[in-house]
Amino acid sequence: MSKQAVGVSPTGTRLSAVRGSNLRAAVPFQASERDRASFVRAVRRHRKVDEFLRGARHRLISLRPVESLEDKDSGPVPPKRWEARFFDYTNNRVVKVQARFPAGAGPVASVSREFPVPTEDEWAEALELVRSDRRFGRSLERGSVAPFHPMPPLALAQDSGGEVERVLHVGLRARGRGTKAQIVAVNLIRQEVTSYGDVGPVQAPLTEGDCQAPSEASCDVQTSGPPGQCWISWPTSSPLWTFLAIRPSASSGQNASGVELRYVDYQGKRVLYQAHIPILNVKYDQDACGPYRDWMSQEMCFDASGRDIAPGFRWCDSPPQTICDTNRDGGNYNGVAIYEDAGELVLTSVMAAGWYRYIQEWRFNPFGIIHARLKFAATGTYCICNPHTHHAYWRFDFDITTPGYNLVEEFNDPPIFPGTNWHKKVYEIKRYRDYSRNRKWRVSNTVTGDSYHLVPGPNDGVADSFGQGDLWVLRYHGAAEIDDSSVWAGDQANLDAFVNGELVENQDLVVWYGAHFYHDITHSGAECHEVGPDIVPAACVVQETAQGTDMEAQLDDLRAFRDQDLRPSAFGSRLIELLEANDPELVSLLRSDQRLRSRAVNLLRDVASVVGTRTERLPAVFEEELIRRAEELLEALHERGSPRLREALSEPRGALPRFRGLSAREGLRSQD
Ligand SMILES: [Cu+2]
Repeated sequence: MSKQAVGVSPTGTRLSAVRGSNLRAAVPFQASERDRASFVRAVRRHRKVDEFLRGARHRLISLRPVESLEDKDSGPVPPKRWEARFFDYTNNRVVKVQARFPAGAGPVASVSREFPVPTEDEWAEALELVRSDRRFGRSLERGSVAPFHPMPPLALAQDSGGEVERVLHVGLRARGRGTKAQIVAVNLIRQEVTSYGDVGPVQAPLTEGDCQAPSEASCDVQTSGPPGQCWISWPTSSPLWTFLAIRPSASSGQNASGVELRYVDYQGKRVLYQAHIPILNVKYDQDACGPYRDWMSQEMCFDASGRDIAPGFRWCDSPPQTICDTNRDGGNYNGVAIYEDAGELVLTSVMAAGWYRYIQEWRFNPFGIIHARLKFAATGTYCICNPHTHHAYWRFDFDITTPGYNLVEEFNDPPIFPGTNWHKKVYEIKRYRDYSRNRKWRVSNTVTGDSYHLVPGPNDGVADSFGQGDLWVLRYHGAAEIDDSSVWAGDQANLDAFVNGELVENQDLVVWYGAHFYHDITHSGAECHEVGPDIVPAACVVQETAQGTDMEAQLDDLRAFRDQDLRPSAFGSRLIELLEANDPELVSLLRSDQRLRSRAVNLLRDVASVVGTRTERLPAVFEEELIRRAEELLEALHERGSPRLREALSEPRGALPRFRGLSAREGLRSQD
């Protein structure tokens, strides 16, 4: 275990223990509310910016640091320049200004034709216009209808001259079930309110009824809250994990990217430089509604009690309750909740995009495993009653130990090419999951040998034509390829544009992982389902256990046993899968218990010698004696394991006794 770097951020910031928690934390480069305000004032007043905005009705729509991701080795440095974006309603355009922070000096202003997702301020203004409209105002005032955020949040309207204008959508939902909702279009440029009538917008045609919890009007959704970044290190004594977490409202990417992680180190060694969800979309069957490109910046409230350790980060003594737990939309907190659950450190946040709710989790396991998760919910609407597919695309910028010398390999069982389960990816490529081949991937550092498996989740699906793909291996290109906004063409993900033949063997690379969840609420109900992969250190428990013993010489026999005897059977391949998914914990259990380790070594040695001396292809390996010892070992590991390991081991634990008295051939076959 490396002693360096733990507890100290790459910038040298010392992380200090947070009282009442199991964390060390530090807040990097605080940009105060005052600095932010004075930056905006200074750039707005500057001659070069005033040329664009003078006399124009305009509003600040975003304010964020200009990131340069190019220099990975320097560690995080406070961004020198920030960018403010204004929407100019008079001239129907976005004015972008980049300048030095916080003085606002040296501004560079430019005009851009883009159609940003409405901010909460814009939505509030739109709602005001609806309230003062004689067609809708009265019923809003009476409370016979309630406003909601519909999808899509925005439409593009073309006037007679071909000019395209943003039109904001405000949903109006009549109280009482079975009544049609309504979507009203608000043009902030012309200050006009129009109705789509009883058909609704093309992308969300009106139908009757709801199938979700009503939305909580009282929640103050955070869109661009205070810049929330926090260094976190866990646990307090002998930290295992250290990383920088960024709250959704401050996350990177055109449409933000949820709870973002940077500089993720396990035991002082880099695993990921950056991990987040920059692309998220929804496709309805037969385009009943949508398709929609979503965003991950709006922090929806949920219930989380505990103490705040930084703006946007709360340490909780008990797991927070989200819409997935309570079927209720809302709560007392917006931001990232941090807590311990089943021995793991968990970061959770809830995001709103129109009527969708996204519940994101990062779970850090003490043995080096990261579980990336996303759950889906919705609120107070009609479209989501129709079957639809959620597509989420994680961007994993793996830097295993170093940025360079990384390699991705793919595993298939049964193999695509006979005789080899693993093959490496030399050039940029897109791949699909294949559950029938137990397909997974491995990312390694070819110099140090450190490696991690990327293991698909059981509900992650396989991409259809809209979903595009399940995995992309790309060369790292910094901020230019942080999402597909530079090559964007509609609601669909457009990662294929980045696959252009670049070498990825022994390079600095990025892996995108797509998950596709088919959501049919009329069948599955409102229950939340989760998708997402696991990132598992690829330490082989058998190899680690053998290290330094005479058994090292017999590893080839054990590999032959695994691949020729175990793997071909359903039971055997399931056993291998369960052990591999828990290798890091098994390794640590055997390391910490000498007696357990020698029992494992002895058992493996005896299995190896039977394999090594056998004359038939399948000897009677599973004889009574070996089965008994295997059972005992499983039992002991089960007893000492974490809840997750215990669950994983209970399956083979139940199946093993059935092999008693059977030869291996019969035993393995009897399971198929
Ligand atoms: Cu859904």
